[in-house]
Amino acid sequence: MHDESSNKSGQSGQSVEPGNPARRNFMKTSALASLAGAAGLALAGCGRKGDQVGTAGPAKAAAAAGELSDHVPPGQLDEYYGFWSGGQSGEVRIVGVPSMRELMRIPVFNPDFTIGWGVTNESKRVLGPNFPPGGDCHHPHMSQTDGHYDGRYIFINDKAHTRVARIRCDVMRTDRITDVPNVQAIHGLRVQRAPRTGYVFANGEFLIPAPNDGRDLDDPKKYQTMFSALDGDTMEVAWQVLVDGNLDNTEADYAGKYAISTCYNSEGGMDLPSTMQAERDWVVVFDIARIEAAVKKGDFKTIGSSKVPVLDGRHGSSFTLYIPIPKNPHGINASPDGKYVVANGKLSPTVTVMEWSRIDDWFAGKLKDPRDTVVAEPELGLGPLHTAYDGRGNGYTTLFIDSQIAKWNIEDAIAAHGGKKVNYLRQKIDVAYQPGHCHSSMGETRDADGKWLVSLNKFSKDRFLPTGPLHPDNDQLIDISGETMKLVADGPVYAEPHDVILLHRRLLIDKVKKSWERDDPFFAETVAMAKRHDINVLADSKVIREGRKVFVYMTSAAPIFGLGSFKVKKGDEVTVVVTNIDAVEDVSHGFCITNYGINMEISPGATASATFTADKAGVFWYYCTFFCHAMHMEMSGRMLVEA
Ligand code: RUQ
Ligand code: CUA
Ligand code: CA
Repeated sequence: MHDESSNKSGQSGQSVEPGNPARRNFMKTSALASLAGAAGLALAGCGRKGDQVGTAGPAKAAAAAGELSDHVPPGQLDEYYGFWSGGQSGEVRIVGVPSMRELMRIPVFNPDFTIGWGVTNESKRVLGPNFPPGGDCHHPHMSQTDGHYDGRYIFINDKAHTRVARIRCDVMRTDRITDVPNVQAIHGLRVQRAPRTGYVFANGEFLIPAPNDGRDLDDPKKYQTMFSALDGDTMEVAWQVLVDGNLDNTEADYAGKYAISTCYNSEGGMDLPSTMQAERDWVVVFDIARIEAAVKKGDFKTIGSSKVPVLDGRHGSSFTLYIPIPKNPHGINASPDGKYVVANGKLSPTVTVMEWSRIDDWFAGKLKDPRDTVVAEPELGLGPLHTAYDGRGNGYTTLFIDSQIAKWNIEDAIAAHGGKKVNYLRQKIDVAYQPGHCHSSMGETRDADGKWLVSLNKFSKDRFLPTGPLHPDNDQLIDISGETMKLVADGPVYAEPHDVILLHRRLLIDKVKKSWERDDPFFAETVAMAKRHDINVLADSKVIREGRKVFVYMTSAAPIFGLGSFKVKKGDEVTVVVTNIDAVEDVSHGFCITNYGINMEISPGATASATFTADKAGVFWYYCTFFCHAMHMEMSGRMLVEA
């Protein structure tokens, strides 16, 4: 392992002041218009003439002693792994923090030719037979044990196709994707923290008829949605709970007893104005033990062809608690001390702080009014969306409309709620522009270390060289280690990350494999097929024909494939299986067949396969796509397809 780098000397410390105040006010107005205005109102006036970019220039200043720097010198390693949702790209990105260097991409819902995701048989087993062209992922979260990251899996939602995926952290590869039945658009996703993950909680955002088969189209009163719990080990949907209203973001407690979701559409509205009618919507709390007991008792129904137990958790149910809060709330975030959970008000300038022990009391019948679980409702600014924590009792809340992050103290907010004259607001920092999530290092675990905060800004405007009408998002790195927040770096990203997690490298650095184990389940089925053909994939390069099916086995060792050519007939179904027998770290090979739409990555120790129909006669060269050797260009061969 590399030494800890001394980061003190590096340059950093971008000015906190992002530019002239007139522009800031302008951004605020246009964002307000987009939030509160009619749905059709575009951010028309938002653009700025390109001749005024001077104010956005990074005013670099040397970091003072004791401040954190984003500078990671050549050869040094980042202290944190960041897992960035890839948004509409459907992928997850691994980013080093604080350098903000992108280290790797993990294709999840998106076909990716680089590694053959969506091309290889191994990836198609994960993606399913008729996999859609991509996904919209928002919320990556790592499995936990007793409130600590445990390095096993990262789970992520696909809002576009109502799915949940799991990524194995030992090889950084997606290994399971589950379609969630009976709901539409999985948005909020979070994991059970204790005793372990356990459940993966997933919100169905939109309201639909049940079953959604063409009935009740014009009867929105019958539309509904559900809260889903997947089993993180099997990736089966364990149970679903029917709720009133819709579901946006979700969160879990630190004791393993509850999950909790925000609802912005308690109105059951079918258009923008009707979802904004009520002064209060709510959060809904799910009592996991009571739900499990009801499932055991058979207290559920199933819908259509799905076998998933569906429980009725609407108002009046014994295992849900609806807590009214203002207005169209969005994010919900549990504090790492295990005591509180904070819902972010979006259309209200407030966040609502609820205490888990009071939620205990409510379920125990000791409290009558659900609002008695609320211990504070501090006013922070316009458009609060998400809150992160430093482990020192402070919350950091993104203010979308104000383009700011507010730092505030939880206990002081509770004291103020109780009538004491205290100022809970610690600082506001400008971010550029319109932040959605912010996330702190280790901040969603008991190990919150209060060093870094990343603000994921939806707009970058004039912060970067223009790239056409589509602008990148702007991820900003903020030092929260001291009393005051300090903006350290800007970084453009491709749309649209939504959310990240930041975990210390000690959790993964020794767990991540540098080559594949030969018995890895990811390609076990392919190796078993080879065995049935009496092939030892580590040694044999051979063509086997079974009627119109041809199996081509070959090894790859820099710089040659085990077969210099193979012959098939036009119309054959061809399966090529390549095994990388270079046991050398970082010597990955690729296998691409020219003009045949085939490419796959074969890293050290791996076996990869692809099946296709040889529908064009002729000579088609195959070649290695990863530069593996001085003679990499020569690492090729011919597929001969007889007419
Ligand atoms: S949630 S910011 Cu806030 Cu999916 Cu996107
Ligand atoms: Cu193998 Cu390039
Ligand atoms: Ca509402």
